[in-house]
Formats: sequence, structure tokens, C-alpha cells
Amino acid sequence: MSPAMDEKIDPIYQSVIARNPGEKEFHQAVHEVLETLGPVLVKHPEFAHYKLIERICEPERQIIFRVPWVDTHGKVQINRGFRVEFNSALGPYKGGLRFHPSVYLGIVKFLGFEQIFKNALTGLPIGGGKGGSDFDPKGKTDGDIMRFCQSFMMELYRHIGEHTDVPAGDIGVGGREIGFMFGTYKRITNRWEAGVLTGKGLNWGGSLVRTEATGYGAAFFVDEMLKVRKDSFDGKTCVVSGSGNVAIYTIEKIHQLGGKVVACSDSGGYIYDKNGIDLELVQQIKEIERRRISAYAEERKSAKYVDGGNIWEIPCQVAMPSATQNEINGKDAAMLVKNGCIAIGEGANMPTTPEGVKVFQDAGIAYGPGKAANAGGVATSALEMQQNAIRDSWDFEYTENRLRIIMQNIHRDCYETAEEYGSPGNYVVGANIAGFIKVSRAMLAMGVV
Ligand code: NDP
Ligand code: 2IT
Repeated sequence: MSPAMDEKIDPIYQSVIARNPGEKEFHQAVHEVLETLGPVLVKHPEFAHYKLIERICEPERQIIFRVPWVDTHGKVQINRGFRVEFNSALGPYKGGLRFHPSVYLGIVKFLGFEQIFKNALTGLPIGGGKGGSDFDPKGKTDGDIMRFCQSFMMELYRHIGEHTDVPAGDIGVGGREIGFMFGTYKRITNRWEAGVLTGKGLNWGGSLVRTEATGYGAAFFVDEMLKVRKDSFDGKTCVVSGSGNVAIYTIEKIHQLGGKVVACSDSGGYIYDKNGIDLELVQQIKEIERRRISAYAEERKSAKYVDGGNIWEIPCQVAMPSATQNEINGKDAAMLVKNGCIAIGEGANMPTTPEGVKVFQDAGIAYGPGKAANAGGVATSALEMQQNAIRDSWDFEYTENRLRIIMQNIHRDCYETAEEYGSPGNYVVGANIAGFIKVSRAMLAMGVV
């Protein structure tokens, strides 16, 4: 059962809606956190007195800017850029940049809000922020991508810095885009400031395991949830949505842990391969050739592509949504449960609607919410910052081990906090409360700022 909104907290939520009209994803993310905080105010009345919830719901700074650029055909294009610097109590603002046509302030704010608690859960010194643009990278030439990234950084550079705000990738932003943006930042500032961006190339300040980190970390988190239930990935049939950065490395780690992923997708449809997804082929198609996932079925006889299909119809024991927000609704969740799904690990941010979350929780299956399950990406970004600060680079095994330990700690923190606050097994309650308390304690110590 999901908890009901506390009567002292409901007016705060109503005020968030009134102050941020039309930003439905932001409202959803705030609602999901606030409805779990009632028991915290009972134990910590000082948080209410000092208006911690109200302060955390208000971004410290929001930047919106014009991004003009000239495309391959010589045509002038105009996009909108965003950076929401949400909370810096625990460290410099930290969070990705998303380039997708659906991006508007409400999406950036929901992502930035989630990021505050996620980053707190990592136990590393990072605050929360998020940014992006309504730029659509799909089908663009490398030249177009470069000119856009250069123009984007022409404004963003004045707001960021290794001690101020440290962006990274998200949907539509990977190693290529980080490279173009780093080059422009370096040129404008005349500083080789590695720690200003994470997700950098391995030969110029990047960290081993950062590329793999979100997917690996999400699989580690699910592994921990399964261990609590005296179970494991071994022999499990799994479905992973998306076929981008998070999905690819989720699939790789599930396979290493003994599970079999039979389907993945993109916004066009899904592929089903009864023999298990051939990850090398997916990587060739997505990372190197930048083609659609449908190409997989053209290359593999054992696979079929279902155009516009709903991937959640495929029976599986573990489902890991790794594409985008609200990709699992109440009906999808009910179908997953009916077909025997016992664990959900969210690689994506807020991929399950509130109705879907309720279905999973009522069914009593292991449900790992994004802010806990996908924290491995930003945690490894923080490890990249550590390496940059000491001008060192760690090997793969050491870095992956750090990531595994961080995910185990996050899992334990969420699990124990849920028990302490009277909702055993509820990782949503555990993640929200554990993250909120870490941020609130720091803010309390710093006075009214
Ligand atoms: P990528 O751009 O690498 O891949 C995104 C994948 O999701 C693509 O397969 C894309 O398909 C699909 N997708 C994107 N938008 C939609 C949509 N509106 N409907 C259906 N499918 C969609 O992004 P990432 O893998 O980095 O990000 C995936 C998710 O993980 C996001 O929610 C992101 O916020 C989250 N995340 C990412 C982290 C990271 O380190 N990169 C860290 C933590 C969370 P198509 O190509 O057709 O658009
Ligand atoms: O949602 C996320 O946590 C990310 N996109 C990664 C952020 C980061 O700074 O590495």
C-alpha cells in the first residue's frame, strides 16, 4: 500500500502545483516524494519548523536560454536550453543534460528534483541539478551535433564549474556530445578543467566504468533485492526497455549474473529474441552505426521486431525499464505481475506511473525505484570527479568494485530506512526518506539559505 499524503504536507504540495503550473512531470515527482514524508516530520519536527520540504521543492536557480545554431544546409535553427540548479547542500549541483524534443522546464525540474535525493543516497558529495534542450539529435550529422553543442556551451559555460555545477549525459547526450561541449568550455575559459563535466573520453579525463555504470548499478541493485528474497538472477527471463546507454549495460550485467534478456526496444518498437539478446549486435547497431533497433531482426533469424509493440506484454520474471518516464502504466504493471514478474529495477528516471507503482506495491513484488536503482551512473560520475581532483585514473576492476559497494550500501540504506519508518520492504519510502534526511540535515546546519 502506498502511504497517503500527510495533512501537514498536502498544503505544501498544493502550493508546488500552484507555483509551477503546467509542469505535470514535476508535480508527479514531488507528489511521489512528499506522500512518503509524513513519518519524518513526526520524528523530526525541526524539519517542519525550518521549512525544509518547502525549501527543497524550490530550485536554488533556474536558467533558460536561447541556443541559435546553423545546420548543415546553412539554415538558422533555434532551440531552448535549460539548467536547473536545484540543491547544493551536499556538493556542487550534479546531474545530466537531456537532448530530446520533449524537453521543457517541467521535465528538467522533475529530473533535477529526483537527482537531489538520488545523489544524497550515493553518500558522495554531490548536490542535485539537471539540464538539457528540446534539440532532437535523431538523424543529425556529426557536424550539426557539434555546432549545436558549441552554441549550447556558449551560454552554459558561465554557470558551471568543477566546484559549482557539473553536468553529464542523459537521453541524447553521450560521449560524443560531452566531447564537443568540453572542447568549447576549454576554449572559452582557457582552462583544462577536467572536473567540470563527467562522462568524458577515457584518454582525456574520463573514468573507466562510467559508460557502464548506470546499467551495471541497476542490475546490482536488483541483485541485492533478489538476495533479500533468497533468490538471484540465475536462470531468470528478463526484459529491458530502451536500447541506449542504460539498457545496453543493464543487459550486459544481467547476462554476467546468469539471467537471460529476451527483449529490448526503442521509441519505434521492440525486438524479441527467444535465444537471448546478442548484445554485441545491439552495440554494433546502436553505438557504432546509430541505427534503429529494428535492424536487429534483419540480422538475426531467431528474432522478431514488433513495430509499435508494447514490450511489457512479454512474460518475464525481472523487468528493467531503461528508456524514459512513464513508460509503464497501471495496465502494463498488472500485465507484468500477472505474467509472473517478481522484480522491477528502474534504470530510467520515473519510468512507472503512480498507478503502476501501486500495482507493484500491492502485489508485494520487489520494486526498486529509479532514484535508488539508477544511482550508479551519477555515483560513478562522482568517482570520475575524485580521479580528476587527484589527477589519477583507477583500473576497471577497482572502479567497478567501488560501484558495487555503493549500490549495496544504497540498497541497505533504503531497506533499513523503510523498516525504521514502518514500511518494511517499501524501497520508495526507504529511498525518499533516507535521501531527504541527508539533505535536510545539511541544510539545517547551514541555516536559512
Ligand atoms: P539514451 O539516449 O542512450 O537511450 C535512450 C533510449 O530510450 C533509446 O533507446 C530511446 O529510443 C529510448 N527512448 C527515449 N525517449 C523515449 C520515449 N519518449 N519513448 C520511448 N522510448 C524512448 O539515454 P540513456 O540510456 O542514457 O537514458 C535512459 C533513461 O535512463 C532515461 O530515463 C535517463 O534519464 C535515465 N538515466 C540515465 C543515466 C545515464 O547515466 N545515462 C543515469 C540515470 C538514469 P529512441 O532512440 O527511439 O529515442
Ligand atoms: O539521471 C542521472 O542520474 C544521470 N543522467 C546521470 C547524471 C550524472 O551526473 O552522471
